[in-house]
Amino acid sequence: MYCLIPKKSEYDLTGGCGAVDVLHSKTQSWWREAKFGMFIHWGLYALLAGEYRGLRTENIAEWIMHDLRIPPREYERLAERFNPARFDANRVVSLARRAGMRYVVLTAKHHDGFAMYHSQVSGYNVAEATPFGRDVAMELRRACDEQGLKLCFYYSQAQDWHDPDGIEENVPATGKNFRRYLDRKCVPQISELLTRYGDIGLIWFDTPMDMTREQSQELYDLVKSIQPDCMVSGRIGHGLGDYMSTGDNFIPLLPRPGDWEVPATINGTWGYNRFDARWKSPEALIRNLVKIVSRGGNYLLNIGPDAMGEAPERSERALEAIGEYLRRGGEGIYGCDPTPVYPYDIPWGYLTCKPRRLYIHVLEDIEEVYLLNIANEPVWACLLADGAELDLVRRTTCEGDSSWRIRMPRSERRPAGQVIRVEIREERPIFEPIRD
Ligand code: JFZ
Repeated sequence: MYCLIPKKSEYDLTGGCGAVDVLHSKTQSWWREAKFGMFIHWGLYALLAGEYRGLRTENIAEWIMHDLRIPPREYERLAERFNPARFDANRVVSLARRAGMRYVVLTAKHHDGFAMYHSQVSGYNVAEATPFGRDVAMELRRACDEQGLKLCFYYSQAQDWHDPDGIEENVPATGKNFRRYLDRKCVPQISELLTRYGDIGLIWFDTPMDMTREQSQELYDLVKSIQPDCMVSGRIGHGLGDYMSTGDNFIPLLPRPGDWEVPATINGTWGYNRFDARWKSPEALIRNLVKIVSRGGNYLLNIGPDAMGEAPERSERALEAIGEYLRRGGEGIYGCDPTPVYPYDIPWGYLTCKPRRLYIHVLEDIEEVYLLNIANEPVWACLLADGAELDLVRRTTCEGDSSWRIRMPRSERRPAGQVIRVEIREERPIFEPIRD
């Protein structure tokens, strides 16, 4: 698997990000540009909303079947009640688009084994086993096409708590034949998802468990044989994915070359849980996005629609706020490269970059931006929001250190965050190490 211990190059204060260019390929260029996507965890568990027969789950809500030991025959009966009349794919995709997200990842099948699309392989799916009777994946397909977002699918390839031969964490696999599950359900369902829903941006595999390298490779090859441009997530197992997924909600401390993504929640659960109140503030989410992009990653932020098909209002509001930030400062997010380590702690914000551009994300209401040990030659500086030119003073301090000072005109100061673009003569930011 991937190792999160930083490689030597990441400590390099001036470099550490040039190498990524070499890895650029056509398949992944949309994803590298995108930076921000929407995860949708939605399934039968939304009906339980974190509680079953008076018992509340302490864990993430989509694990309730496992955690509260609900027998498959009992859990599957939830399908009889699944009728999310307020689900509107256009509304969900529009929320993602307005948030500035460029791709959507639907849980086509989570560990509970229930398909959120019309599967011919198993009748245990949203179109056939529920009064709702609609194909959620197809509706999202159309909405994504209309609104210009990439559609992607999450697929739990090893864990399947419904199939008698599927794996379940901490449950002995005695008598199970994993090969039979792969042949009967997993492989045919992945094939369906890749043949019947148009171009898929990526398949988000998850929890490989004890899958062998050959089995992971087989699924990887399966995806590429049907859609060569479809990416495969790191959780396919054995380091075979096209990019690395960090642990959920874990953000690498340092810039990290290569392709990676932080899957994250807005609250404390993926699937809908009506008791969860661990909401992150919009400011914290914006900070996470900027932080992740400055270190070279993508942010895959989750919504968990409820049993009526609607995302919690708090999620919607948070996403709107991020969208507002991106409408002002998106140029400093989309398509950015990892920024070399700036040697000082700047509590008020983060730096992102592209060739010949440095973006200064000012996340707090400060009177001036002062950066020490920056050796670039600035061409000009402006606010992304309205293009207003800013006065940048470059000077060598009395101690001999390089520095930039940019005053923030009172009229342009916004508590919600501002992004400054500085055109520089050099290709990359040049941060000088702290003097001995
Ligand atoms: C998995 C799922 O079990 C969970 O329900 C959700 O879908 C999430 C996105 O992915 O949970 C994980 C998997 C891997 C790690 C953490 C949570 N990890 O590597 O740290």
